[in-house]
Amino acid sequence: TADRTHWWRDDRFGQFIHFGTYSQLQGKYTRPDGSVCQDAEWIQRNCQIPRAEYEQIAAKFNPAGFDANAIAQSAKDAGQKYVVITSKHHEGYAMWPTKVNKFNLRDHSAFDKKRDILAELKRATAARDVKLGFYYSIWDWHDPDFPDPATFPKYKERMYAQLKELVDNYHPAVLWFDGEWSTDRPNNPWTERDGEELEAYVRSLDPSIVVNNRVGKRRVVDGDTGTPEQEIPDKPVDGQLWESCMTLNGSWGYTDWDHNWKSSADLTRKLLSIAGRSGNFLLNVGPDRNGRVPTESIDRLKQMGQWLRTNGQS
Ligand code: JFZ
Repeated sequence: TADRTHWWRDDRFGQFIHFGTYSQLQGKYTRPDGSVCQDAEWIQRNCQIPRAEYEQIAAKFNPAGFDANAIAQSAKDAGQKYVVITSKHHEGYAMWPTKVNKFNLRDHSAFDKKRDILAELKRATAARDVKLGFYYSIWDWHDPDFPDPATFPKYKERMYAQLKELVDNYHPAVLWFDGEWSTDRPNNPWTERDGEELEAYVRSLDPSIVVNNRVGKRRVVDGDTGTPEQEIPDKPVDGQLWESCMTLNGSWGYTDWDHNWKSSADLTRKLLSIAGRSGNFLLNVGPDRNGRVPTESIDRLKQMGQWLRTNGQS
């Protein structure tokens, strides 16, 4: 662990990015009866959007304004040393041209077929000496083999194949798992054993990848790093490195109604308090349907970077 997490322990501050088909809805789903349902990256589930309709929404997704250089530069300017982007959230939509299925940004979108935003982000971050990692949801709402115990092993094979694509094609520094806590079945399909196997699999692909504890059951032996969410532990955590993830407002995915922005002073205090407890801070932005990061987010990241530079921390 020591070698693998050396950079991570030094770097302290990263940028989280939630981006997917849900971004296309920008937080609002209008039901057939005209009523409006609001949510962010959980909109498909929480607003009960039928699968076929969600697929139609995905087919229109065209984030032509996604600007990897601008994102990587915003991380650099903020003093963030790594970026973790959702490669696949619970909705099951892959943000890279996976060969495992067609539900992805190349084969199921209105986006330029020549573009690959993960490859663009890899280049843009590497050019600025910023590391790139991927969020990957174990829970998959789109793959019909996930919720069925009889077919779950087939789902796992596809998940393993996707992870191999991600590692071979983009060499991520971090794999940030989530959704091991699926509530799709009364008996959560994800077992301790599944977690141990998956972690060993990732190690076999590339032993240098930093893995979070949601790979398994969040025991201190699962992965390299703990994941308190939207909170700062009140005392230093023993036993496992940890990283608090938080949003700049109240949502992970983009919405056009959440204006509950945290102030840059508050965010900077959070960063210092986390660093003072030897934790990392993974601070989230949600690009809109066009792929643009809201100016409110950019401004706050800039102000944090200014504070860090003025005070000699970066
Ligand atoms: C998960 C996702 O469901 C969510 O959409 C987002 O990606 C976030 C970073 O992770 O949400 C969670 C996961 C764990 C807890 C709460 C929300 N938890 O442990 O309280």
